[in-house]
Amino acid sequence: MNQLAAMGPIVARAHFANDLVEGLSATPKTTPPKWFYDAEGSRLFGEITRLEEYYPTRTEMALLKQVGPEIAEAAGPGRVVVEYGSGSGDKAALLLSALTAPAAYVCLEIDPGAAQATADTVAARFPGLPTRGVAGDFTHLPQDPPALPRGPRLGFFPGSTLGNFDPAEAQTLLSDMRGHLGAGAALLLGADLVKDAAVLEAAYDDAKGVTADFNLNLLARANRDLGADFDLTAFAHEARWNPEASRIEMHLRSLKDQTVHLAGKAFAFTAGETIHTESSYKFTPKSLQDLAEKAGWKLQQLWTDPKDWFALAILTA
Ligand code: AVJ
Repeated sequence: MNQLAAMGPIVARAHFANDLVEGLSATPKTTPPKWFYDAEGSRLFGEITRLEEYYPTRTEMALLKQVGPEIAEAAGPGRVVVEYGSGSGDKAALLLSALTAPAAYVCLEIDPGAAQATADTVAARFPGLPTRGVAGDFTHLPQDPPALPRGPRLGFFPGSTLGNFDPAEAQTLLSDMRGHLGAGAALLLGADLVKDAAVLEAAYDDAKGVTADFNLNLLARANRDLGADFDLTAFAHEARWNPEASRIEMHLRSLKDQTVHLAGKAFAFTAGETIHTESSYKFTPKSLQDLAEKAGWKLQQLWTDPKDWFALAILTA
């Protein structure tokens, strides 16, 4: 936990610069989605979750509410809840209200400040529950049991954030979480399911253009935080369903030949070239179970909403 707790804004900025330089030097160009979430990106994501077209958040929340008692039954009492990523605290609050005598709440979140804010929100709603926000990147989890409050742990990884990772990375992540959570661990996982391509594409290309702003904010952030010179009017948002890979891809397409400067380097774009900024993999109950099992977990129970659009799964170590 120490190296996680030590990650402040300056280290995060250097990490952001390195990731961008590496990704923009690659062919095809790509950038990691975790850098979407500065204050503005988190605000835009919050707006996305309330869009008509963006069904995942409300579907998962309704499902969580509905099957809360069954989740509590499966998890058992006295769990230390460890959320990977922070979010608004709304899902954590639903889970904590459903569980029997939760022992503590911890969230790990890359944005310093957001971690504390979520822990504070949860603390205000659950007086007497120990809470802690830890600034850190959950894709670099320490593998020795971390200094969390005592008690059996329940990892919480909602929102289909797992879908941001390629299958091999997702397997590593789930397996690292198993090590991080320790003996007797369980993990409650939210996963978006494969569905009609039109529904998927609309969810990532909304009519109001909020998702476009969210995507472009990555470039705006690079300008703000790293002194890059992206021209935001010279890139366009794109979302496409890739059925072979079972994923939505978000891209930023360069509208002309141009050169962008960042961290003392120049990056050339040809007209039409894209930066692949996000993948959002979609699962089937079967593909989710296979992935969990490859990562050394057992699928204890899986629930879906009435339309079979979203799944919650509880895994045990
Ligand atoms: C937070 C990764 C689950 O993939 O649906 C929403 C992010 N990107 N709209 C998703 C996102 C564009 C979201 N996750």
